Amino acid sequence: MNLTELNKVATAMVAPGKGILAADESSGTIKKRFDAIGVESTEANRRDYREMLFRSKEAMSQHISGVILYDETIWQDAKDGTPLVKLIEQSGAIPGIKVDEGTQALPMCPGELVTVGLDKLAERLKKYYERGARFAKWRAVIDIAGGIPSMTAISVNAHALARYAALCQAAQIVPIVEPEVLMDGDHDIDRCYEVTQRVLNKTFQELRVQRVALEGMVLKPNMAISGKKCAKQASVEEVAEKTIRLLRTCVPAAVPGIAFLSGGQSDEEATAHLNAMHKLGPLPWGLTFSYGRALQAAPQKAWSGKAENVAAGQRAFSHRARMNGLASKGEWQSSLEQKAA
Ligand code: 5MM
Repeated sequence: MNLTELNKVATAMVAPGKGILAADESSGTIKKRFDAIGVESTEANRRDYREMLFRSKEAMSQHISGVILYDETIWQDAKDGTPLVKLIEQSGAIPGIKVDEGTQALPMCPGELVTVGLDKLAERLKKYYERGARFAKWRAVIDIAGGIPSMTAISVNAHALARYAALCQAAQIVPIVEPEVLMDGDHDIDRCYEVTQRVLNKTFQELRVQRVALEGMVLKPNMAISGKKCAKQASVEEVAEKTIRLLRTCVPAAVPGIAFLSGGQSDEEATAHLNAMHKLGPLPWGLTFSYGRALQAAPQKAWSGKAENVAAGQRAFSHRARMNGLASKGEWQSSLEQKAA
């Protein structure tokens, strides 16, 4: 393992002004997204949609540091025969790959999940590296509800994240470690804070036990935020203040960067939260976005599966990428959204 090289890639992934596009929706998830815009989820439509994103020159060259791909996409070619991975590389962004194989019910723990995909992972990583992937992603899912999460679910998921991360580094691939505490429930921000703290502490304990080099990884956490169904929604300032306090407590300064998931926040909320966090600096790590929905909802709607809407889809994507790029430097203002509208 060449740690200097891993650190270089991890640092580039969280460069100020840039962040990561999470375009790694598995077949079931992209079908849901396409259903919402009335587009059939065929292989050609998935290719056309992602090709539209990766050919968005302004977004890709100025605001996107890396793209997380799904297995199907990493092997796909654009309409003119250029591998989609090459389009990403040509734009100056780094290709990455989701390597977990989804979740399964965790035995003896009703309502809880464990992420799977460790079998044969070493062999798969080798092939992904040859295809151009320089980072990978594995997402663990922790739900908050009555009596959960259990320490069992937190432990097994942290263990799997660390096993994955060590295998990635041995294959010269930077692991994005994503322990997601869902914001689906009616819990308040303090309950989210407390659960996320337990999850992050356990995750870093496992990373250390399994000898993962913190300098060669990126953390992808949720923010400390109120559950979607909570009657009392925390303000932007409270989310920013509690998230930074939480991360300062749990994430060692050796980690080059933190890139948030959006988790179901609206586009503008996700941008405003990241921006507000940068007002609380200086911070010991790079801090940026790795959004899926909060970057793609607008371009999906603008595109709606029609070739004549490609330019509109690219404009919508470039706008969100630019807003989040500014937020990653604390330079975003809500008036910039109104101007664009
Ligand atoms: C893009 O969605 C990713 C893939 O999810 P599935 O495996 O369920 O299809 C997801 O892991 C995503 O990378 C992160 O959750 C961040 O996305 P959001 O939409 O929360 O920003």
